Amino acid sequence: MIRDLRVEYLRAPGAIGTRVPRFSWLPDHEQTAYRLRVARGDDELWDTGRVTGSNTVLIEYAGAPLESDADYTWTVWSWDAAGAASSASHAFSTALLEAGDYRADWVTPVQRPTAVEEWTLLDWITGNGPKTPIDERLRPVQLLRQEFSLREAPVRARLYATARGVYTAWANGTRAGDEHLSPGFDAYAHRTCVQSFDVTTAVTAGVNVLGLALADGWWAGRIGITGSSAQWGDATSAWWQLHVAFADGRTQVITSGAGVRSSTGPWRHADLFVGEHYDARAEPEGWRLPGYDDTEWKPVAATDADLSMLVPFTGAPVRRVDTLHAVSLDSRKDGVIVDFGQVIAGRVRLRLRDTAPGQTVTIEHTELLAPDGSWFQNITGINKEQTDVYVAAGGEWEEWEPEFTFHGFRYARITGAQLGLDDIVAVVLASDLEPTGAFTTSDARVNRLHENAVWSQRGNFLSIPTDCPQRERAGWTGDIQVFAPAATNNAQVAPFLARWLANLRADQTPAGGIPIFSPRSPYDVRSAAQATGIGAVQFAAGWGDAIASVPWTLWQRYGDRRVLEENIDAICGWVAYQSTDAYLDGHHFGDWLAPSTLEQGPHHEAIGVAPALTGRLCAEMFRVRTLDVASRIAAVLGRDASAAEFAQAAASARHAFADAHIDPEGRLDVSLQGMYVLALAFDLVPEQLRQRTADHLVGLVHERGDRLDTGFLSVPYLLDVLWDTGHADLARRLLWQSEMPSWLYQVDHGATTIWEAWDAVVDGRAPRAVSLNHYAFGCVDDVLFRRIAGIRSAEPGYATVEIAPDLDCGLAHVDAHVDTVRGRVAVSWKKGEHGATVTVTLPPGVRGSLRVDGSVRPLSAGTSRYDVAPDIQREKAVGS
Ligand code: RAM
Repeated sequence: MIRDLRVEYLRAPGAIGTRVPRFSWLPDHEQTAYRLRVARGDDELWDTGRVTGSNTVLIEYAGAPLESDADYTWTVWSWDAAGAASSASHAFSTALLEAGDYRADWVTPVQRPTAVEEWTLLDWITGNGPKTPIDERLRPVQLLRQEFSLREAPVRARLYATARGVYTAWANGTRAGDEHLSPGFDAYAHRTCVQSFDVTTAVTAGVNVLGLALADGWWAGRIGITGSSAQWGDATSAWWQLHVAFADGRTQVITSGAGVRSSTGPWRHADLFVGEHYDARAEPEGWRLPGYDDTEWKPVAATDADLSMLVPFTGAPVRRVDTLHAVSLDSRKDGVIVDFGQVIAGRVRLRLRDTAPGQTVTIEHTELLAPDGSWFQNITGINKEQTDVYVAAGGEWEEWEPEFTFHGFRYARITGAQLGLDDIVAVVLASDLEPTGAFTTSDARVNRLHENAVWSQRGNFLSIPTDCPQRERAGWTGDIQVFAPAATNNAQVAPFLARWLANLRADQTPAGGIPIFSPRSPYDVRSAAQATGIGAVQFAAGWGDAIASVPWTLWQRYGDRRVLEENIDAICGWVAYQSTDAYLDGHHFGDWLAPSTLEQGPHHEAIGVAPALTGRLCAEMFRVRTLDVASRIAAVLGRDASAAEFAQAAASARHAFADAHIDPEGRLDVSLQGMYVLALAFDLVPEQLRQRTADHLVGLVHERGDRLDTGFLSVPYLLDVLWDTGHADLARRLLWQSEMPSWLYQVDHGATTIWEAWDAVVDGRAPRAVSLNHYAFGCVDDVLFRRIAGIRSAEPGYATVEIAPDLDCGLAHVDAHVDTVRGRVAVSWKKGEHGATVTVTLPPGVRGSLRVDGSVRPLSAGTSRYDVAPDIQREKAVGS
């Protein structure tokens, strides 16, 4: 049997955006040979013939050129050792692959320009927000309408569409696809993704209508730390081509352009930050259907502005991935407070009974309440209202969910309606990535820690990888730089991160600078150039390095060579930038939010301490690290000269670092845990000093009462460094520590996601406006998989594995798996009176080794069980 056929990682690939798709499958047997065949109808385009080998992952197409906007099938045969073959087939289609395929005009509705608000970091800190009311600053969502005629019903209809803004499209009233917030967030000036929707069953013979609602979204709405608006432009526009094919082979393309008409409708405004205001009374009845009289609507401006930034969307779109029922409802004077039991990114859907026309229902959102259960907002700042308003049309019942916004919340406060628990659900929005991991143990708190990382991943993998889904919602490079390894265990993230990397490359400066977040708007670039202090940081150590470390992670975890090819030039550019004075002497965030650096003075001043103290060191250390990674990437790609050049540069930078910053006793010149961790993790300490340096680190940890003092950049390596330098016990103590700062402190204090700061909640209160949904410190989730369950990819894409569970970690049992590109790798271990048992399951074709009990044993595909004798066990208690 062959299962799980995938094109470009996806089971349901839709319209792919490449001429060279990669095919993967999972055989139930040990494969000895395969054959692949790709066809378009009866035309065969590629037949590999029988190829000897076990590879089943990401096999590149090498047949006759694929055409745009076409449907294909592929068949795979796989032979087992006995010579028996099985086969399976699967379909995919192509998007518009050629620049010349994009022909339609952009259409721009007549609209009031949105208020251009350019706030600075200082405005944000001092709360110097906008004074004019929301409805004067925000503007209505535009409705667009295009009628067209078809002589007969088509056999195939594909709608390609995108927007400067966010949009939803309908064909004759039927929603195109099930995705939300399309086209998603991109570095729009350089690349704007085009969606593809199969609308075959929605269009028909005679008059048809294409309807589109167009909101400000990331293009013109409020985003970023300051909540400034119109960062790419102050007018929204849309673009589409509907490609139809008839039974006799004729085709027709309906394009956006003159002839499209627009009007405002029920959405008074819709903004990602501020929220949505929907007046159901203003919905023009039947506007999405033929026969609606749009003579009062205005013609749009059609421009053939540059189309060169249009590219097919790749990967999985944003969808409603879950719904959560309200777990409690508390009626108070100021409204009903609803608890969904979980911090999420998404929005609230309401069912309203017996509404009066004009009845106004308001929904506010927050991640935390005050200790007495009263309303409190943990995120404040310019345009961070997160408030939705529904004005009822009036009737027996109405159901409403916002369309063009999302919020970060656990609680909602609702006014203006009588509601029961069953009338309220929270809709979870995220990029619809397939879950791939599981991790459960005998300790409920550890399980919750893992779940918190998964929820923060879900809440922040929304179109792009963000820092947090409620405050700036920016594609911070440092955050994903540290979290990417953990992300690969929990979900199939390869196309999602590859698409974001394309944006990051587009945002790279000619001098090689990789920005601190991407997409980066023209406004961001301008404002950083004018700012001072932290606001002036543009290219930071440990942030820009994402351009190398994220592809490297994808290579290690998925065996994805293409992502290395796509990024190698950008990596070389960044490496070159890292040897300039602008980089080395520039502003950096350093080991951001390291606890002891935040202990003095007001917070907005304290956050400058880590940058000042550790910025330079981090700059030098990450330079070496990225030279190492670049060298390894170049070697994988067969660029031997570059590999040698980078290795050479790394070696001399390493020596220079040791000479300048490490004394003969193995001490660093900045006495912070994080600096020791990075120096050891990046192999910057001369071999003869390594153990002493590690001992100093241990001393620093003891000084803090066996608690961590690591910031964003060093925390991913802290436990590994301790484990690898003979301090496993201390690593475990930190992992299970429950005094703040620690991971289990968060769990013990009610966290349902990973917090931005270790002390985000103290005594039930948020001492500062920090995010409760920030995955960066959740990078420890990868340690749980690698060190506690012991699942490690030994060769790229888990081609071979090393299973090294920590039976001494103090837990009674652990069950974990990762659905790798080669199938499920599962580990389950359990301690008992008579020793321990370890059960490992490897998919066909995968082998490896098991390290337990001080010995290494070979592992083969299938399920193997090992009994470990009791005498090697040392009991350790978990927790405080
Ligand atoms: C914060 C972000 C992010 C971090 C930067 C430096 O505002 O939330 O997590 O990368 O600052």
